Amino acid sequence: MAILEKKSSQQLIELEDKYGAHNYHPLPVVLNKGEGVYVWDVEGKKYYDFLSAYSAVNQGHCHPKIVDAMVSQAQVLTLTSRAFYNDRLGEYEQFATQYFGYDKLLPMNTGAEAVETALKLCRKWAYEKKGIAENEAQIIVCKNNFHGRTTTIISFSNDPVARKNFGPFTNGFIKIEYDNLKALEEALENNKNVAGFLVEPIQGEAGVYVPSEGYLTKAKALCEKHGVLFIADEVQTGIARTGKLLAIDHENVKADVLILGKAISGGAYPVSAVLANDTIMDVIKPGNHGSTFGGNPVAAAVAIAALEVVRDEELANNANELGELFRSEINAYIETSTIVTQVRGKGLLNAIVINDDEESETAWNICVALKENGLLAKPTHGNIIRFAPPLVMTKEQLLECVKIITITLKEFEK
Ligand code: IF1
Repeated sequence: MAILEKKSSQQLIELEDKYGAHNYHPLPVVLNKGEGVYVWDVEGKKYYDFLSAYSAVNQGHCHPKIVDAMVSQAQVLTLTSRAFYNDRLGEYEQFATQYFGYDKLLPMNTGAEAVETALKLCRKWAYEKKGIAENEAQIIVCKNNFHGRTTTIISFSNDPVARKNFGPFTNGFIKIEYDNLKALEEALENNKNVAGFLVEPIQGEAGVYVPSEGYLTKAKALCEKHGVLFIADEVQTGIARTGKLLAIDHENVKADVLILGKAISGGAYPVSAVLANDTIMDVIKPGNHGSTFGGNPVAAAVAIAALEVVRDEELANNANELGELFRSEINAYIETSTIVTQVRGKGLLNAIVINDDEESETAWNICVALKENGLLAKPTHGNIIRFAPPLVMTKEQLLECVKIITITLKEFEK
C-alpha cells in the first residue's frame, strides 16, 4: 500500500498550476486550516488573514456556530431543489427579511447570480409597473464598477482584462462617473427609459473608493424623483464590514433592491440573496427565475446562523471601532512615510495606496513580505493593498497587525 505523503506548498502550487485553469494569480501560500482571524499554511505557519476571502469570512474562519448549523443540517437534508418545499427556507426568508427590513427575499448562491437577479427584477418591474416599452429599459451603472463575472455583468464593466474577447455584450446599460451626482442627474433627466441605478456603496475592486458624504442619500433621492429603482450591491460592503450592518446605513439610505452575498453565510457556503418589497418582487412569477441550489436547506441554516453571529457578537460595532483605530495608526505611520501616500476606507474595509505606478511590483512585493511576516493581504489595481480582516478581531490583535504592517512597510522605505 502506498504511503500517504503530505504534499508541500510548492507541490500543491504546482498541482494547481498544471491541472487548474490559470484564471487567478494567487499569493504563493497554501492554506489548510482557519480559525477566527487566523489561517495556517500546510507547513504549519500561522497568519493573520487580512483578506477574509474578499469579505466573505466576516464572522471569522470556521465559526463554531455556523459550522454546527451547517453540519447538523447536512446530516438531515441538503437539497430538494425548488420543485418541492423544504422546512428551512421559509424560516430563513422570514428571519432575513425581518433582519434587513424587506417584504421578500429571492435566494441564489453567488454574488454574480444575485446581481443578475436584481437586473432581471429591475427590468421586469420597469416593463410591468413603470410602463417602459419592451426591450427599451436601461440601467445606470458606475465607471470602475465590480459586480461579478457573468457575460451580462462584464458587459458594463470597464476593466479590459475582465472584458477582452468575451463579447458580444448585453445592451441596456448607461455608464456614468461614480460619486458624481451631476452625472446621475443628467443620465436620469429626459430619459423615460431608465429603470434602475446599480451602485456599490463603496467601490471595492476599484480600490476601496469611498464616495463623498451625502452621495448615496442624494443619489437615492434622485432615483425616487425619477421613479427609478435604487439597487445597492452590498455583496462586499454588507453584513457589518464597514461598521454598520449595511454600508448604505451610514447615510440612512434604504435601497429598493438590496443585493447580498459573501458574508451572509460567513464564508461557509455559497449563499446570496436579493431583497425587495412586494410592489417590486411580485413581478417575479413561477418559471421566471431560479437556481437548483438557491434556497437549499443547508444554505438557509447557515445563513440564519451567520446573521445571528453578526448580531449577537456586535460585529458592526467592532468593525467600526477597529476601523477607526486602524486608520489612525496607519495615518500616524504615513506622516513619516514615503512609500505609503494614503489610507482610506470605512469600518474594516480599508486600503493603503503605495507611492508607485499601477504597473509596478511594489505592492505585490509588500504583500509577499507581509506573508513572510505572518499577515496575508492582496494588492488590487497594482499599487493599492486592501486590508479587510475578519470582524471578530480584538483590539490587541489589530495593534499587533499594525505592527506587522508598519515593520514590513519600513523594509520598503527608500
Ligand atoms: C473574484 C474584487 C472583492 C463584489 C461585488 C458582486 C460580486 C463581487 C461588489 C460577485 C465579488 C469579488 C470576486 C473575486 C474578487 C472580488 C473582489 F477584488 F474583485 F473586488 F471582493 F474585493 N458584487 N467580488 O465585490 O460575487 O459572484 O464572486 O460571489 O475572484 O472574482 P461572486
